[in-house]
Amino acid sequence: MSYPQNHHGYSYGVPPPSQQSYTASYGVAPPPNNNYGSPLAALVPSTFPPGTDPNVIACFQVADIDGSGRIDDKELQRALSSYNQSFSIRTVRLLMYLFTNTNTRHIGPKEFTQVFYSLQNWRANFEKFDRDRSGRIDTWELREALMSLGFAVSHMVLDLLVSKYDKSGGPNKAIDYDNFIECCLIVKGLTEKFKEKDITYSGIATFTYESFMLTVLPFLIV
Ligand SMILES: [Ca+2]
Repeated sequence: MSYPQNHHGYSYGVPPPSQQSYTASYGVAPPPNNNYGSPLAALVPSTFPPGTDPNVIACFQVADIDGSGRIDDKELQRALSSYNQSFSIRTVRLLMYLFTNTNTRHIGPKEFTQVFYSLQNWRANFEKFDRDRSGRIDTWELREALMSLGFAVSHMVLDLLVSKYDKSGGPNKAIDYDNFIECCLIVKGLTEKFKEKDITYSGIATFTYESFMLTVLPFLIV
């Protein structure tokens, strides 16, 4: 990991002299090459993939309360929350960010279909790895779940995740369903972003300060 050197006297918030001319000539910072997508892409409504299950289309129509043809964050939250299962707006927005690569907080039929099937998978995973049927995922269960997804995170990282997501505050720390999804999405998303910079899979990556911030912030502020 390399960190910006501060010996030129500039602070982290100010571009180093080598970038200032670039920033000045274009008026904005250069676009990050991390798939934010075209800003216009978000305006083009997607369509259902051919052969979409009519049940998914019916769910979309029920979820689209204002009939706009798109699902916003509140509509998706309501659609995902059932009588015994609530979804935090944060988890919903993180899902939307990861499925659209934008912060528009809307998804179209195509992304809705992807979210629909991916949540079926998450639900199956949650039930599979909740070994003691407690309805919550503890550190060891999370370790197995992440391993099955191909992510071998250390015990310290597992502990940190479970401690941060535990809502009970009791001695038996564990994660509820919506936070389990959020937790897996963050581990998956950040690992993939890291791997983009770690092309030799050495476990070491070099980020500029700017790209580090642009990589991590969408996961922190959604
Ligand atoms: Ca459990």
